[in-house]
Amino acid sequence: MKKSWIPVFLLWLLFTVLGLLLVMNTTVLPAQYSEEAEVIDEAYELLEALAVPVMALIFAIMVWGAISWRSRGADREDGPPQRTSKAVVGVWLVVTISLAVGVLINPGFVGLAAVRGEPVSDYVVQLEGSQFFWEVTYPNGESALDELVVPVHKRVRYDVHSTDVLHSFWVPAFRTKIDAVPGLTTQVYITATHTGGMEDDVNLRIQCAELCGAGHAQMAMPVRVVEEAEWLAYIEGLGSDG
Ligand SMILES: [Cu+2]
Repeated sequence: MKKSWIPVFLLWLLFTVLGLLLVMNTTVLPAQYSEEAEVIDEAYELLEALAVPVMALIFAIMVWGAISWRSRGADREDGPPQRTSKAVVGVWLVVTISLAVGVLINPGFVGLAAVRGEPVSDYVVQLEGSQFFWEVTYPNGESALDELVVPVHKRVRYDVHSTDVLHSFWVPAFRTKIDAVPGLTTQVYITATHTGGMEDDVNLRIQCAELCGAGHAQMAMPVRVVEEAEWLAYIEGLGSDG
């Protein structure tokens, strides 16, 4: 019985190596367009790598169990009760508690602090969610309903409101998300790192991320990241249109 842990250990090692090679050589994440996205993606990749040995252990026990402890036909009764191994339980508890506390600290607290950063911004933009559209109001007081235009390399604070029900301001390319709550102002800071628009990457859009009614899925708005001078000209131009 004791020796049956050797093949399990070897399978675990094999699956861990294969799993780590797989996750290190594939990416499921879309392109990054903000500083915050870099922190979020690092956290994602760390959690993904930490999950590999855990999943590999479960697979190793399943595979070896199916091979080694299968019914050989003669005896279909339940086997004798297994004694608990104090060593295995002890190691399991120490390892899983360490993992849980470790990820709570980093990327938990450390990553959250990095994403939030200092409460300072170059510009403040108001964003108001309503069933089923977003209204942007820029620092000069001009508003727009068709797109959100943001200056690249500038730290922008978004003051988010809702006029009716819960919505959520989510830009997949920025990896940031904050609820829009009636009666409250929620804030999120985003520093865009690359210029581009929805024609470059479909994730450069606001997408409501809180089920808010029949039009929820259509509650999206293109995001365009431009140079600061172009952005200033754009928000001035909004005034002359009206
Ligand atoms: Cu919604």
